Amino acid sequence: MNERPNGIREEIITIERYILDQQYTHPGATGAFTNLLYDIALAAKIIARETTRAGLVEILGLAGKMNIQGEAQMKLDVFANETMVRMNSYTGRLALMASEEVPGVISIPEEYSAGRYILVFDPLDGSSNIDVNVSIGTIFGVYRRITKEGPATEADCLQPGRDLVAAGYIIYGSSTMMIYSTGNGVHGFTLDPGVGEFLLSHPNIRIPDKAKYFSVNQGYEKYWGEGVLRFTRWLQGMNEEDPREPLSGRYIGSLVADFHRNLLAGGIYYYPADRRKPKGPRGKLRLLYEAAPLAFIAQHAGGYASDGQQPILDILPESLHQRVPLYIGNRDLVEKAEEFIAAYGE
Ligand code: P6P
Repeated sequence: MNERPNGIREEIITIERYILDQQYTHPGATGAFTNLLYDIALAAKIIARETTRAGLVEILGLAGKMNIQGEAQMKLDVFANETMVRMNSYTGRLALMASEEVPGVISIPEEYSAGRYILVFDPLDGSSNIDVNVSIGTIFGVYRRITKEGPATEADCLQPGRDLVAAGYIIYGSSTMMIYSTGNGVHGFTLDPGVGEFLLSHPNIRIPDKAKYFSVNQGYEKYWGEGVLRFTRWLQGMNEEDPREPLSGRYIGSLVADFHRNLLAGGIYYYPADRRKPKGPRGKLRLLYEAAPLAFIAQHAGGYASDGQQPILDILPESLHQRVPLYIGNRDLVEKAEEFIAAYGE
């Protein structure tokens, strides 16, 4: 985009305009998919508005009481979930939804027509960080329904990430950004609160070849397998047989924030196999609406994501809330993690 002498960009491209332009590059694309992405962007704007007020809720005495609209003040993650569900239920674009906040699938109310897409989402990941004003995010993935007739079922949600038709996230931080991919590059939009529009700010994001950061909670090293420990020491330049420049450690404790920084600056985020509870699930993060959508984004930005043994995108979910270990970011670093885990265990 060229800039006029006064610094005003000749073309200010809204997310709506960009999505529409992308639709034209998909022959036979229906407006339903385009409109679904609009719906998600609108829900994101509504959630963004509430996240900026979150710190005030206690001060204004809104928490747990009635707010000025006479509505019971919701916790922000409940509000985010309600917003995603409400803004996508009546549009006629979806056949079914699944949310981190809801145990089972979310059907489309009978009074509304159902569409052909499935929306899976974590409405507000990292919500424990709200009270300390750390960036949080919404993660989403879109599939086509695979059942042929009748109401869509849980089977329509349990698809591998490789079958996603779109995925993305919104990060509510110093600015609100929406990043998405439909498999044709990864594109970033920054919310201009003045006009209430997401404006194109990061077209065709590619993860830099040279990584800068590694992101992991080293407080839990005692629970790691030998392979994870050796991989981490290698990242820190402490492996004498295979010396390297140490990476800088950055761990925010909010997956979307850590992933976003590594996507733009280069790096790896990992949440290793959780061995604290021998009979517990293998990982902490959720496959369907955290790991797989971000793996789709990483893949289309030139990166890669693994559970330490196989590509995240190849894993067929067995249940809505299945947990997995996650290694995501620069491909060479994720593949190195797989090598250490194969040689020394997770
Ligand atoms: P820990 C937040 O609860 C989350 O799901 C991710 O956003 C974050 O990266 C991770 O868990 C933090 O977990 O165990 O390091 O506090």
